[in-house]
Parts: sequence; structure tokens; C-alpha cells
Amino acid sequence: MGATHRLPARSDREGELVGSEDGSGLRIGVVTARFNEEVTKRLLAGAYEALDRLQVAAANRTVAWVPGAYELPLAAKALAASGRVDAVVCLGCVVRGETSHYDFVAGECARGLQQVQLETGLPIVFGVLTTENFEQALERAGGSYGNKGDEAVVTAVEMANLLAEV
Ligand code: INI
Repeated sequence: MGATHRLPARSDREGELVGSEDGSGLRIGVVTARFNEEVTKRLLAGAYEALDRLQVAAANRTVAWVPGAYELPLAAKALAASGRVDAVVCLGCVVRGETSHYDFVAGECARGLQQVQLETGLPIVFGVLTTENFEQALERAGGSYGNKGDEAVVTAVEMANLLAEV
């Protein structure tokens, strides 16, 4: 593993609220963008590993695909509004090209997901890689820098459990 960001250590001070990593009672949606599918399939594989590890029941998973990262906010909103999920994990990969397209796609995706999260009150997790090149993306999709899909599910479970406590 390279030296990189990891989810920070959890607080164990008495009286502080920290959502648990127990996913056994939770319903989790996962939306994956097909664009840069070689990477996003790996993110989804990481997400499945975390869903298994955190004991999110198979019947409580809703998995959907969209064409690209730009479409993630709308699908996340539909899932969140359906009442079928307690959190939505959004997976995608935006690689910087030679035009400004990257900035629009990545920026609008991030902005849209945050908007859905605040509007619906459900955790909408930003599991979207935004990298300079394909290699950097692969490193973060099960390579030397871990798997962002796995981390995104851990975040979804922690946040859903936290919101249930406050
Ligand atoms: N979508 C991505 O998920 N990643 C990209 O890198 C990307 N680039 O570079 O263009 C991308 N574009 C497609 C976009 O998400 C929409 O699907 C498309 O514009 C239709 O709305």
C-alpha cells in the first residue's frame, strides 16, 4: 500500500457520536457510471466486498448503472426519493483530457451529489475518482492506493448509522 489518504481513525471518546460500521440493518444503493468501465467495474467490485464485510444483506442492496458521472446525481436523487435506501454510494471515474470537459463533468457531478445529499437528508457518497490519467485511477480502484469503492461503502454505512443516532 502506498502512503495515501485513508479513512481517518474513529474516535472512541465517551459521549461522542460516531456511526458504527454495522451494515446489517441498512439498505444501501450503489450507482455506477459506465464511462471508464475498466476502472468503475473495479470500484464496484470493491463496493461489493465492503457490503459483504459490513454485512449489508443481499436483499437490501440496490445496484444501478448510468452512462457517465454526469448522470450520477439524478440517479442518486431518484433512489434517495424512492424510500428504498438509507444511503447511496456513487461510483465513477473522470480522467482529465485535453479539453475542459473534465471540469464540467467532475464539477457538476460533485456539486449535484452534494445537492442531493443536502436536499434529501440521506448520505450520498462521492466515490468518484478524478484523476490526471488512467493509471492513477487504476491505482485507486484496487491497486496500490486501495479501492475507493470499498471506502465509499464504509462511509455510507457510517453516515447512515450516525444520522440514525442524532
Ligand atoms: N463521464 C465520466 O464518467 N468520466 C469521464 O471521464 C467523462 N469524460 O471525460 O467525458 C465522462 N463523460 C460523459 C458524461 O459523464 C455524460 O455521460 C455525457 O456527457 C452525457 O450526459
